[in-house]
Amino acid sequence: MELIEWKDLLTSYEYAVEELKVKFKNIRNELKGRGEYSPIEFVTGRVKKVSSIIAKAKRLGVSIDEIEEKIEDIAGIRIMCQFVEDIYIVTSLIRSRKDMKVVYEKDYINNYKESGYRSYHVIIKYPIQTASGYKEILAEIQIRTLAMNFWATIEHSLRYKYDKFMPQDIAQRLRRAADAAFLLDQEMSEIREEIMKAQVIFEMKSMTTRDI
Ligand code: 0O2
Repeated sequence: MELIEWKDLLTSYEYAVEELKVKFKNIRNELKGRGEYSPIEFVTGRVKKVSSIIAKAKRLGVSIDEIEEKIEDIAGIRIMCQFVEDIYIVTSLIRSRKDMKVVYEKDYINNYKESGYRSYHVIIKYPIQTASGYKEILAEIQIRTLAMNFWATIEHSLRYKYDKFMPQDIAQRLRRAADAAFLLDQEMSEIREEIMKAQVIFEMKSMTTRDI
């Protein structure tokens, strides 16, 4: 595929990532603006690099023509939550929306990966309108706690450094660190109600101070 064709193909994914980021950030801002607790802490997004799309297509045995249908994470959104419970609140919020359709879900929290990776993935179909017309694209929404994100960010950089050859002892330490991060999430869940109440009070106080 020529560079110009890649640019054309990726335009709709870029629009989708931008739109979805705004939509999820708006949920947070709206709730916070009403002095309510937000299950969304922050949102990031990216369009996969062409080199990564080609590498994944090769790995999965997907031809160039099938890329849009078979590679589900060209458009990727990441939603970070404070607590594991919030992940399920965000997931049902996604399921209830009229502007995106859930295709399927992958629960890497109950079925965590061999590496220790934990997250909840939702694959959606998302309608997009570009200058060339209307189309529906696939996008992957990864929903995870701050602790899961901390772990995944570090593990991702190490995985990148070692390519496929992560030393055994490091892989083992990472698995232990993943369990420790999950233990932290479980401890935090135990005092979730208290933390939520404290944060709402703090938010209200800073709102009134700002208004003066
Ligand atoms: P990037 O840089 O985030 O785009 P596969 O890719 O074969 O594992 P599948 O079904 O294509 O499997 O997708 P899956 O399992 O939903 O995972 C896709 C994305 O989830 C990855 O994208 C990562 O973002 C994240 N992920 C999955 N497993 C791990 C893991 O063990 N460690 C970390 N840090 N992240 C993981 P990419 O394309 O790998 O990377």
